[in-house]
Amino acid sequence: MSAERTLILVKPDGVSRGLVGEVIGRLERKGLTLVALELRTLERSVAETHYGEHASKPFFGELVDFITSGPLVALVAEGPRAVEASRGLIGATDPVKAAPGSLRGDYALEIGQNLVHGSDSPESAKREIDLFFPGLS
Ligand code: DAT
Ligand code: MG
Repeated sequence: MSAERTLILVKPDGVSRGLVGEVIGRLERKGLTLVALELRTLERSVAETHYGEHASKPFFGELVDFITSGPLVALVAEGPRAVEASRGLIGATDPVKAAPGSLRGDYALEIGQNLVHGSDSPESAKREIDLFFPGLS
């Protein structure tokens, strides 16, 4: 089995609501392994780089405001098809449409505060891991 790595963020809403353990527990129970973990509050420049693909979207300012609004937990998880596996655990971007049983489906209601980020492809994972944990991708 070849291992793949992905970047997961428990966003500020997840930290303030006390859901860090729930998110990490689900990743671990799925069989993914934690290889890095950090509580940090993002600089705007880091947030703008992380979400750079959305820079032209109308919600970009709110997105950066939210993701920098308080501490988040950044982690790297590893395992076979870690990107796809963790996107499945996280659920659809809109929490109202996210399947019950997924993290967003179970714990979120608003698209702007949807609890968790997970890289959407191995290429995104490399870029995002290099931003948060240089040398670990
Ligand atoms: P995902 O986080 O599922 O990868 P995305 O990359 O399309 O989704 O968007 C990044 C984040 O931006 C998303 O988690 C929440 C926010 N967002 C996306 N679409 C939005 C919208 N229509 N209104 C407000 N925020 C939005
Ligand atoms: Mg995305």
